[in-house]
Amino acid sequence: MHMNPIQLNETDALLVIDMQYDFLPGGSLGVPRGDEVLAPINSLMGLFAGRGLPVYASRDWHPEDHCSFTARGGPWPPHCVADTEGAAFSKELAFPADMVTISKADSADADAYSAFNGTALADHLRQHGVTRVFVCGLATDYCVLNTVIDARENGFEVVILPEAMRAVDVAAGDGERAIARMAGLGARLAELADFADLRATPA
Ligand code: VGL
Ligand code: ZN
Repeated sequence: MHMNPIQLNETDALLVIDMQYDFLPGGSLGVPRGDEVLAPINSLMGLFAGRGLPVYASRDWHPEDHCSFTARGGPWPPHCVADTEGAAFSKELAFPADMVTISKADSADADAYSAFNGTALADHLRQHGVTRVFVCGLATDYCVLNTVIDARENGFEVVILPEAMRAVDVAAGDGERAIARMAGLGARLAELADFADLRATPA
């Protein structure tokens, strides 16, 4: 099964994408089964923080008249309006104290699915010597996909954790197609069981 264990090193960082109430079941743009990623993301954050590796959490942070909302002809119901409960990170996540928040899509007339789009994320990663990013969160077929596309364009190695992401699936199969596309861009697929730190020591 897991022939290639993942050994974390000091040039790795974890990117947790948009784990906000509006994207969780019951939210205004709830991702089906999005709550299933809370536990695996907590495990991942524990692994990274335990080794002193940086954890970044992006958040969709829209003004109330954002262009992606249906009232302005956009595709989505209102969601993640800055400073509302729906835009808050899930309190079920145990973020490390030094987690770095990346707010995106915070101007009314432009949308940004990628955590790199219009943010200081790439500069921050480079300043901290990061060369490989591990990506998880919501939603596989929008913000995770576009973050991975930009990570690759910016020259970062990418590992994606499908068990720690879920898709909107506006069309059936969107999530699976997004994973195939990320793999095609050179992202490595991994699961928690692949992390050397979590594997039982052989007897
Ligand atoms: C997202 C739809 C609209 C996402 C953000 O975080 O994947 N999806 N805005
Ligand atoms: Zn949005």
